[in-house]
Amino acid sequence: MKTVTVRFGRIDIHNDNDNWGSGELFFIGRIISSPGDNADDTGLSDQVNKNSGEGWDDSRSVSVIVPDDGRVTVLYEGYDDDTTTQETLGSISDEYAGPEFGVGGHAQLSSNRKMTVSYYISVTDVLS
Ligand SMILES: [Ca+2]
Ligand SMILES: [Ca+2]
Repeated sequence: MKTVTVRFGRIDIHNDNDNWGSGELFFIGRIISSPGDNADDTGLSDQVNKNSGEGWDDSRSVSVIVPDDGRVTVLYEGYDDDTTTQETLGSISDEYAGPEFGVGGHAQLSSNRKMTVSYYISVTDVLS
């Protein structure tokens, strides 16, 4: 068994969904194991007030225990919560197979290209 940990890093905002001002952005990251469907998530972030072209460091981590030959899925999404509307910043969904589980750094453009999500995967043995 392995413990797979994802630390979310720099989130670069390409389009903050606002013509005037900036902000009201919220983010959540998640990891899910297969088999087992064990999941861990960051919870919703505090409000982030960033403009297009800016970024912020998430720096939160999630982890699951998974068999050496299992898989993990890394998920991340963000949205702009304006008073009357919610506009998505897109999402990522990346799957990695064991025993490497994509160890190392990654940067993925979100589904609607409004942000790039950077994260770092580390893998450690579960001592029995
Ligand atoms: Ca908006
Ligand atoms: Ca906004």
